Amino acid sequence: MDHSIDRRSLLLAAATAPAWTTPRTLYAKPTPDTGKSAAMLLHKRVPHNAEPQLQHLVENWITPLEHFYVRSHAPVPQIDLERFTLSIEGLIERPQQLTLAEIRQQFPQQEITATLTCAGNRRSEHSLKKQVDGVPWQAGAIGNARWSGPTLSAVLRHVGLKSGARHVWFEALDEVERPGGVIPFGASIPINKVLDTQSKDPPVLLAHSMNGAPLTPDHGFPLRTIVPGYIGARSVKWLGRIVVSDRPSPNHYVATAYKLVERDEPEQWSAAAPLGEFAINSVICLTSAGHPANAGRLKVQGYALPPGTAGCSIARVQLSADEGHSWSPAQFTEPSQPYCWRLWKANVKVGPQTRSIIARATDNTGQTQPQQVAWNLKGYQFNAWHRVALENGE
Ligand SMILES: Nc1nc2c(c(=O)[nH]1)N[C@H]1C(S)=C(S)[C@@H](COP(=O)(O)O)O[C@H]1N2
Ligand SMILES: [Mo]
Repeated sequence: MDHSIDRRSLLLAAATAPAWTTPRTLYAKPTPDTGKSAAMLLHKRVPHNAEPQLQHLVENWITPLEHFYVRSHAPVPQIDLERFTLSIEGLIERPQQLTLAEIRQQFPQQEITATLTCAGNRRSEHSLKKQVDGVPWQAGAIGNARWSGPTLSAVLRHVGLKSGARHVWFEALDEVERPGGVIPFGASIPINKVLDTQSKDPPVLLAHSMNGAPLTPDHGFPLRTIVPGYIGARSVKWLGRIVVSDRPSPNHYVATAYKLVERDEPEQWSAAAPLGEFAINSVICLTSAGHPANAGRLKVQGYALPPGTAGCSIARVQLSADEGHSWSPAQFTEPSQPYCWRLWKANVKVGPQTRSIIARATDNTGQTQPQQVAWNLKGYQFNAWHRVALENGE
């Protein structure tokens, strides 16, 4: 695949997408082929929801497009670049509409690496406690990519913030069908997350490229936000509008969804805070179980995600072959980077009694994955110790 970002590939991307007349016209044809591996576990074709097989996640620290999960609440909106603009409104001095060319040319472009993960990752394990609705994600709703575009802080400086600006809303060009009618997907983040980034940390980005190529339709072409450290739902694809406000967005995906509640009651929804930072996690993606040559020793590989809090990093990953009584350390394959996962490998001693292997990660502040997590209605943020059962052939 050609990974260079040039005018030709942008035009090509635009030309292969059927043109549409107004920014809100959708098509409901099957999802076009966007370079996904045939081996993806397809939860739904339209809207497209798919995750890779876990063994592919540990092949590369940067997840290639073909193994990158897709989570969409609505069909992909077909966007005509000739008509596309990003509208910026609210508590700003100079409201404006920027074309993609202006977004690419008027601001310094930055490339960051950040891990994107769905708040519903590992929901299927949550459902083992008690069934929850939602896409039954296994542990593949996560990927690490390079993203490029201007920083949101540069764009906000350009439009001039007014006093009272506290939150930044993102509104998409997709159309999600909900019981009360059709709504755009939306998100909102505190403005401090945009303005207070430490220089060594990746900033919030308006990304037009992923892994060095223009975003594909599935991942938000032509423009999306990337909010490092936050649940994937805050990284809004097909971004059409930014509103600067004194309060969080009233959009359903901020005001109601993406909260931890136990019961479907209005008081619970309104009392809970919208989820922001993702939680510490680790997952076993591959074991050498079943290879007779490895009897006595099991090779294990996986990923670990630091909490999305500034300054946090994964300090260690440990494996247990005796239900959590004793633990041995894993080795990392890459140094730690802010808001990015770490891949790890371990060689675990096993015997005839070994029934399962368990992984758990600990961060630099001593925070570790819980053995159990409290059940919540939507099955978000599942981060209990990860266990894989061994079919014991020894
Ligand atoms: N416009 C829009 N943005 C969206 C979504 C969506 O449905 N519509 N899904 C969100 C969710 S829940 C996640 S986890 C990420 C997934 O991004 P990806 O499909 O590029 O992996 O996109 C987020 N941005
Ligand atoms: Mo998500």
